[in-house]
Order: sequence, then C-alpha cells, then structure tokens
Amino acid sequence: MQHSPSGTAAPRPLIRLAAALALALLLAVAGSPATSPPAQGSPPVPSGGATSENGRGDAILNLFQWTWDSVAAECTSTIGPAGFGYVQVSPPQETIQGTAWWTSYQPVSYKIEGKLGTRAEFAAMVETCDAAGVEVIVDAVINHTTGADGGSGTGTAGTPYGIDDFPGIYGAADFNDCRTDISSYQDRYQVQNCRLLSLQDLRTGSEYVQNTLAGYMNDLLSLGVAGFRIDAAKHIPASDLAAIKAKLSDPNAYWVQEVIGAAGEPVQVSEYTGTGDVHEFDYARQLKSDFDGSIANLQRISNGKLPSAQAGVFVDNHDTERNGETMNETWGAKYVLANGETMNETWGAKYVLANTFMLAYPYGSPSVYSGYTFTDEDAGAPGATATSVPDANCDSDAWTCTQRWTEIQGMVGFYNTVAGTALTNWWDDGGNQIAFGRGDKGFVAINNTDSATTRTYSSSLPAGTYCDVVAASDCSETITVAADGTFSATLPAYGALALHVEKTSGGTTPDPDPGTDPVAGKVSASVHASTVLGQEVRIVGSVPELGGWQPASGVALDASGYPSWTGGVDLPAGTSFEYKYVKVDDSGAVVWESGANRTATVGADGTLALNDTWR
Ligand code: AAO
Repeated sequence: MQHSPSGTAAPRPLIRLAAALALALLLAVAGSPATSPPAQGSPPVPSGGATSENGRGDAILNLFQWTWDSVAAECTSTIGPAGFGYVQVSPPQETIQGTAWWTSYQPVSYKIEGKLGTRAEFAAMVETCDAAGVEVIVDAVINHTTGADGGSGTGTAGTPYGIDDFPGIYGAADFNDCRTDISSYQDRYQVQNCRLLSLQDLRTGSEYVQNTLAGYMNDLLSLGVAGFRIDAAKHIPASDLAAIKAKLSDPNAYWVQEVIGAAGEPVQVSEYTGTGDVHEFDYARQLKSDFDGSIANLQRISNGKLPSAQAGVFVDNHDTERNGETMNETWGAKYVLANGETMNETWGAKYVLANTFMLAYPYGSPSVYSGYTFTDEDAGAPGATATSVPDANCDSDAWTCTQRWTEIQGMVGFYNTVAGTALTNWWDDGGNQIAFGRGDKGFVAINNTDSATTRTYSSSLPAGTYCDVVAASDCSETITVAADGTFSATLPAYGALALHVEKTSGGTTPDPDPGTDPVAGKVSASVHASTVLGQEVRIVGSVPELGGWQPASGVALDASGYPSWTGGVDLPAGTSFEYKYVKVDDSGAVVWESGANRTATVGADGTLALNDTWR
C-alpha cells in the first residue's frame, strides 16, 4: 500500500459531451418542452443532494477524531488537491470528558468547545478548508444528550450536567417519557422514545427542543459548514427531523442520515428519504460479502437499495470498522482472529479495491473513511486525554490517512472526471475479475484474485496513452488505448487499474468525441426529439447502465443526426428494463417525457434497437 500523495489538482467534472452541446446550440429549435413529471419508477430528486458548490463533485472524506487544526492543514495539503468536495468531521459540541472516542457522542451543551478544538479553531478550519475548495460536514448528535448510566459530571467546556439536568438548556420535560433503555428494535415506540445505550432521549417532537437543535445547527451554518451527518436518525421520527431541517437558515444544507438498515425492523430507511440522503448500510455489507465471494455480483449492487441520488455509500465507518459488520482496514486482523490463520496482507489490498470500486461505480454519494488503528475498540485517538486529542499525524502508522494513498487520490480524480456518465462496457469473468467504463471518460478493472491477470479490455475511451491512476501518482505507469477502445493490461494479484481522460501521458486530453460518436454498445437507442438551446437528450432507466433513473447518470445521446438523438450501451442479454428519455439543460434542469415508463428486453444475443419518438 502506498502512502504518497499525488498533489495533483483535481479536474472539474465534465457533465456532457462537448460536441453534442455544440450541435444542440447550433441546431437550436424553438419548442415548448414537456413538463410532466416522471411516471412510477422514476424517483424524486432529493432536496438536499450532495452537490458541492465548488463544482468538483461530491466525494466525502470522513476524518474520524481529527482535531480542527489537523483537518485544516490536511484540507490545504491533501484533501483539496486530491479533489474531495467535502470533509466530514467528528461532533464539535461540548461533550462529557473521557479518553474514549465515543465521548464525542454524549453532548453536554452546544458550545463548540471539545477535545478536538476550540470554537475559534473550528471556525478557522472551515475557512481554511473552504479556501482549499473543501466544504465541511458536521456529525450532528441531536437525538440525545449524555448517558444516564454515566450520572453527572462536567463537560469539556466546563458545563455541569446530570440526569434530566442541563442548566440553561434542557430539563426533565425536554426528554421523552420512556426512561429505560431500548431493549427491542422490533418496537417502534421503544426505538424512537426510549434510551439508545442509556443516552437521555430528547423530546424531538417539542418545539423548544427543535428550536434548540436548529439553533445549534444554524450556529454551525453561520460558521460556514455545508451540512450534517445526522447521528442516530433512526431514533428520531422522520417528521421531527423534517421539522428541525425546516428551521435551518439553509434548508438545502447537505443532510445525510445514519439509519442502519435492518430487514424486519419497524423503522426503515425509506422513511427518511423525504429530508435528504440516507446511509445505505446494505451497500457496505454487499461490498464485504462480494469481495469475500464473487465481485461479478457487484454489477447489480444498486438493486434493492436506496435511489442512487439519496444513498450515502461507504466501505466502512467508525462504527462498522469496530463492530466488524463491514469490511475495514483491520478486517485482516479480525479475519485472522476468526479463522486462526496468519495475517495476510491481501485483506488490506481488498479494502483498497473496495474503495476503488465505490469511487468508480455510479451509485450513491461515496464517503472514504480515515481513522486510526486500534486494538481496544473504545480507545480514543492516539494520545487522547480526558479533555484533548493531539493533532493527527500521517507520518505515524497510528493514523490510517487513507486520503493520502495513491489509489484513493487517483480514484477521487477518476470520480470527478467521470461525473454524470453512465456505466458502460461491463465485463466480468463470472468470478473475481471485473472491468467497466464510465461513458467515454474513464475505465476501471479490478482483479480480486490471488494471481496476476493479463487480458485485452474493451473500453469506450478515445485512443491515447493514459496514466494508470491507481498504480502511480506520477504517471510512471501508462496504458495505451487503441483507436477501437481496446487495450491490453496486466493487473497484479488483488490489484486494479484505472484510466481517465484527465490524466494522460504528457498531459494531453484525448478528444472524447472525434467526429460522429460510434454507437457505444450493442443496445442502440434512437429518439426523435426537438430540443431548445442548451438542452441535450439522455436515456435513463431502471438499470445501472442507464443511470438507475438518475438523469445525471443517464446515457447522453449524440445530436449529430438531429433531430434524431442516438447512442448505445451494453446490457446483459435477456435484461428486462424500463426507461424514458429526458432533456437536460446546462444548469442540470431536467424535463422528463410524459406517459408511462417504456419497457424493453435485450435479445439473447445482447442486441436491441430502440427507435422512439419523444412524447
Ligand atoms: C457508550 C458506552 C455504553 C454506554 C453509553 C452511555 O459504550 O456502554 O451505555 O456510552 O453512557 C457511540 C458508541 C457507543 C457509546 C455512544 C455514546 O458506539 O458505544 O456508548 O457513542 O458515547 C444503533 C443506532 C445507531 C448507533 C449504533 C451504535 O441505531 O444510530 O446503535 N450509531 C450512532 C453512532 C455511534 C454512537 C451513537 C449512534 C450514539 O454512529 O458511534 O454510539 O450517539 C442493530 C440496529 C441498529 C443499532 C445496532 C447496534 O443493527 O438495527 O439500529 O444501531 O443494532 O445496536 C446487523 C443487523 C442490524 C444490527 C447490526 C449491528 O447488521 O442486521 O440490525 O448488525 O451492527
């Protein structure tokens, strides 16, 4: 595993085919676009999607237990240059004292004074990160205050607290009537009214509590934060969260809710999509099971999960890396413990591959996790005392510093470059080798086996010599793509390669659309559609290759035969799917076709020709 930062500025995402846009401009035809909403199967666009204002995409870096000073320095040196749009930081409000990391999750007051730094340091961090093009997301603990099992004490800013007793903030009436711990997740009342792990459960249905919580969040917004990760959202009724969000000075602040998906429980993730994004734990679980089984299954990873536009996805987070639920950096050690085998470096390599996949595949808003190593699951960050945490130190092995890994930085650049493109050219061997493209902007191949593999891959990339951005940060490893999009490459055991049009040998960017675009896949689409100035037509549908109903990820069609818009995509033989055409303009505004979703089935030979007229 390499730890050398590339220090290369991230490209801005290229959302549309330049040539198609030029043609659309030239061939602008007046007409009144249809405005009817999508039929069933086309999910609503969330109000608070992770669209970074800095225009560089929405990849999130989750820096667990980093001090504000160290986050600020990392924004400037690494996070901004790598191209992350957001950094998520640990809870900033006053907490109980103690060396364990989880003291962060026991609020005493909403003063921004804690183990990770002062209010002034927090404000300076937001400013510094902003200057580096990185927006800050705060982990907001708003379901509860301190643990009743901890009794009383003094917080990190000197505020006294006790049971039902938070001077000047909360008294007994501000907590829910149930004063026992949750004993059954099968009981909605308990989950949302009783105490999670003895933590005193706020009466979030009350106007006063809502105003207090919104006041805290508005204070953070006034310091420039971009949004929130809502801790323990499952334990707050969705309607209460909506009421709190409506009180924010920026009701469109980014908002992702921690709702641990669990089949059979009465409180389900789908209840929370009305206010913003929701963490998709099943994604992390499937990554683990498929990297331990067969990654060919990952072609359909979005099946049965939240709509892409509302799914927050991750390989691991601070809880899962500790409870062993999903894959994590220490999984190797846990695997050893569980199986009695010797430690094997390849489990670490699988973690890198899983992150590579997450940043390459068009589903959800990805969050890369970066914490510290531990043997005691309660242990705070290295050197933590009851009231302070030392700055993170990436020169020490104690901090994982994932954001400095060559592979992660290379893939964040890939992620930004391929934004808005659809899945293309999927290939797998039925087992543990996969490869796929993102339109004509990028291509990735992953080898989850214990031996090197050499093959010729088919991509939709323009001809050129590309840097393999996971192999090296300095373009010392290159791959040459032929005019027909093919290239030959050798992947190391548990290795990957990733190519994209913004990182080529010599720094030249291949022309992604030289002349007429060839039909990219065996499923061809042609639609007769009139557009207005600045619009392009995309095909969007129920399968990942067609963007999973997300217009931003649909397949952009070529206007060279205007008013026929044409394009193509590869889909597995026999796939039945639904689809529609959309018109998307420069600002991202979407006009859907009217009527019911269209349906089609790919032939046994993998071919299908769609010939439609916009309606
Ligand atoms: C500490 C001490 C406690 C003490 C307490 C109060 O450890 O002994 O009683 O203080 O003094 C963190 C730590 C806690 C810590 C707490 C406060 O993890 O150890 O307690 O700070 O300092 C549920 C919630 C979920 C929550 C998770 C831990 O739904 O929101 O429990 N996560 C967040 C944070 C977390 C934090 C808190 C909330 C509290 O990310 O770091 O706690 O602010 C099932 C349920 C889930 C449930 C889990 C765990 O999940 O569905 O809702 O999460 O169980 O109880 C399979 C199953 C799935 C199951 C899952 C478990 O996948 O299918 O159903 O496994 O991983």
